[in-house]
Amino acid sequence: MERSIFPECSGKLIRSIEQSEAAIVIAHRNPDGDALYSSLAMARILTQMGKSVCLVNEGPFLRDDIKALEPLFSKEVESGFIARKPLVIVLDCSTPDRPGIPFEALMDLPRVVIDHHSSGVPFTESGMSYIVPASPSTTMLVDVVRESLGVALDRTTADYLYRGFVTDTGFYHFLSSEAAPECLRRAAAFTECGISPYEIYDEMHDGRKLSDIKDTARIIAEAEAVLDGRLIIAVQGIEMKDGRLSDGVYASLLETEGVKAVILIKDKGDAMEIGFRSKNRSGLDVGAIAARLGGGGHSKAAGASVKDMKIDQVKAMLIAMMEEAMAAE
Ligand SMILES: [Mn+2]
Repeated sequence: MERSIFPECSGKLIRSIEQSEAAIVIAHRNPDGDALYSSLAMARILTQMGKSVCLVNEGPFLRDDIKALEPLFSKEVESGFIARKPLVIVLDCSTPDRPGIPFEALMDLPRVVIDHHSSGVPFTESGMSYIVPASPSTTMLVDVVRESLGVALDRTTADYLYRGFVTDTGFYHFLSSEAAPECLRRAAAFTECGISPYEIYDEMHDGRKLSDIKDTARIIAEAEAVLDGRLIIAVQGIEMKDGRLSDGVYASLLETEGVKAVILIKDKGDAMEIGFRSKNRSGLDVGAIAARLGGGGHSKAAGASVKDMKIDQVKAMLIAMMEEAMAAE
């Protein structure tokens, strides 16, 4: 058989899910589509297996494409549910701080970690994680786990799994040649359940506010090219709310001639959030750069957050780090 990008899940992980009577499903705070849709898909699979499920996410549900999902998630787990000694399934998180405050009450429970980030630290016992950095989304890993559990794919699960996949691949844009054949075969199975890629694209992109689109344009208009145009730095001011502005900023600026990476700094008042994107051909691993700042992510898309620094200091630090990384490339 051809080698798969998806290794087999450990029998221990599968048995721990099969033997659990109740489960808590949690993904990272400040969630994106992959975090929430992998949670929803996992919860549905567990419910189909007859388990009680508590679906948790700290939020905030800021982005336009996920706002409507907020009522489906609890902000914390009731002590009565914790008393049932549920299995905790942590999705799309590379470090134990990513799930945020609700996770702190769950640290004594057994847990399974399913994730696709390239940097991180193991935070469960051996055999209880399924971590595949080659996977373009966590939902693809949930699909593998579903198969191992022998649960049939239905239209709703397929819809969730597809949405996480297209969120993290930018509708196939970031899909590597290595991952494409298997993932597109899985995506084909999702469409065979009756989902419509065209409708899902429109649903996930329509309905933006004109003011947000204008804010995106302002961020782009004020972006600066440095390091001979190889790096572009953009700033989202504190007055702009986060209505999925960053996708448009990255998409436009990464098309600039000669650019290797784009950094978007979001001024959050008490902290500066830094987003990194690099061109596929650049060879730059921005996940490693973000990890040096205490953040993480993937080689082409990553994020970090810094405190007690002014915007000009953050810019100077990032330019120095990127210059070093580009020299080593
Ligand atoms: Mn993800």
